Amino acid sequence: MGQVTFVERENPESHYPESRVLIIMTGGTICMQPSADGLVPMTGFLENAMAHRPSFNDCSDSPVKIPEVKIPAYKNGTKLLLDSLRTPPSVYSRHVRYGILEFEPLLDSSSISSMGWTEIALTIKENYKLFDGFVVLHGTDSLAYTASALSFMMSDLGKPVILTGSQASIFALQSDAVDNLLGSLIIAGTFRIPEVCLFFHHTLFRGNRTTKVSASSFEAFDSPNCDPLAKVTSLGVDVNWALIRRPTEIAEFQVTKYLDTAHVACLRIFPGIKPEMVDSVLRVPNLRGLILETFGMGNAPGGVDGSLTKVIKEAVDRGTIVVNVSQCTNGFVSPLYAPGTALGRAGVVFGHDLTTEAALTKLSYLLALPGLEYSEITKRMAHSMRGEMTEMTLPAFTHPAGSIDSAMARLTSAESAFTALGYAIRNGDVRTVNEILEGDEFNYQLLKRADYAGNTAVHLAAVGPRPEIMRDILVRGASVHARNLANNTPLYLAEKMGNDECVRLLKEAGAHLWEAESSAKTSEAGEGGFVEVENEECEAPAVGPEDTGASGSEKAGLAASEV
Ligand code: ASN
Repeated sequence: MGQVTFVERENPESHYPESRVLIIMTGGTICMQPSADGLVPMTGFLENAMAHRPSFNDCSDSPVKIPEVKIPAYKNGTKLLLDSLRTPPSVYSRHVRYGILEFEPLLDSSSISSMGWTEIALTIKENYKLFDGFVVLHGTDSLAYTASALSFMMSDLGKPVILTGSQASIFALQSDAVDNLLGSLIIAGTFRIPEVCLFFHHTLFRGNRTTKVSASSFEAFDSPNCDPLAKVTSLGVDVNWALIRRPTEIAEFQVTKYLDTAHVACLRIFPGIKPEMVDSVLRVPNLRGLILETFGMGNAPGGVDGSLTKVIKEAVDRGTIVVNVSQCTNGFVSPLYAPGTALGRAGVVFGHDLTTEAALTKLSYLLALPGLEYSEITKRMAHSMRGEMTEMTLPAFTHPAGSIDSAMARLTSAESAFTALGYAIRNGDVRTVNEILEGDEFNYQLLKRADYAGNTAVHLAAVGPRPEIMRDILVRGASVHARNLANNTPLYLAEKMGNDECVRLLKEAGAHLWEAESSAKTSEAGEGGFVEVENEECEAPAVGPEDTGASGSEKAGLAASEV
């Protein structure tokens, strides 16, 4: 964990301690000024943008705006003494003293590359013991990529690394720069949040969950699949400690210097994309990995025997790692629909709810690690390393009654519990499924719920790896008749997945195919995957279990909208 450094006070009137933060300025709009060629970054940020502002300099009203307080820092192995300033005391009764190291040259972030990421990471490494935290000033265009890359390059981080920038220059009359920078400095100097974070518009995000969502709004970033780590309010900073990652092993901070960005690519699927286009990308010489941005829950055109799937399978067979991420900002990919199943069968790795930024940088990181075999890379791609994807380990559920942890409080919401259930089913985690479903009426309600695609727990179990889970769910009263929004029953999905044991259990429990499913099945006889049934007239909504008088899994299904 980071240690707060107390230094001697220069201002005899101040009785507050100081923390020490290193600002690494890489460029971006925050330091830009107009030129004949458009906006360009300007050097001398400490002097030109911060020294005269009282919120950044508690000596701003003195004739010498930058007092002679130097702080040590390393640059490329050389020890320097940096000019420093400090903030007035914050609500946490602490000054933040800081100095700045500037990139040479400063960049528009659209030009950053893995060399820039290495430079930032190594600068943090060589200054790690001298500062309580680090603020990286960076353009917004590629900020989410840099935040993701740094999160993988730095392992066992114990101090905050906060990336920020702004949509308008700090020299503009109306700008978000001051708020973003001041918030970052105070958080980096006050809280021991051992993560690579992105701070923007009063909100602290986990860096590898972020994506730029607006080209012009001050609310430029979001992390759609992960709650913010902290929010700045009028009272101070409200940190969501339950979400903050904590060290799980005794290990020293380390930096991996290189990412293999030279041999990865990213391709966005679109309606009508030609297999030859995908093939030519996959045949770029020495390509080792491809991030495939697919539709919705991970679907690409072409169906089971489609030639698109074929070219992807050929690439996988040649040793290329293909990772499936969704074009949707929210939600996750899963081999639920036929096209997704086909990709799964072709050997595509499902990146759950990874952002493209995180997927690309994570794959580049793993490819650069010496001696990692293909299978190990694909395995690591599918699991969280730095909190970059949702993985429900759910410690709260292993102690259902006893925990007063605030994480538990959140997980008691039906929505979160259903998400947790879905993950456990998909991962074949029998024990967690049972723990979640154990007990009271609330947990039974989970079996009535469905995700945004209308899939109930039974649908998920039908395509999941463990038939025992299907049995457990059915004996707890789940309906075998629910249909998802594509009008598919669990039985249909189980048959198409070739989950024979689930098919048997479902049939035993009274499941049958929907009429449209039977005809779809007949027309695609011989194919290995399933198809979505679309544009079929829904039959009358089935009644809920309460109305049938039937018991257990024989109960009639719920209409998709109810579940
Ligand atoms: N083009 C700028 C950059 O990314 C955009 C910004 O910082 N707002 O460097």
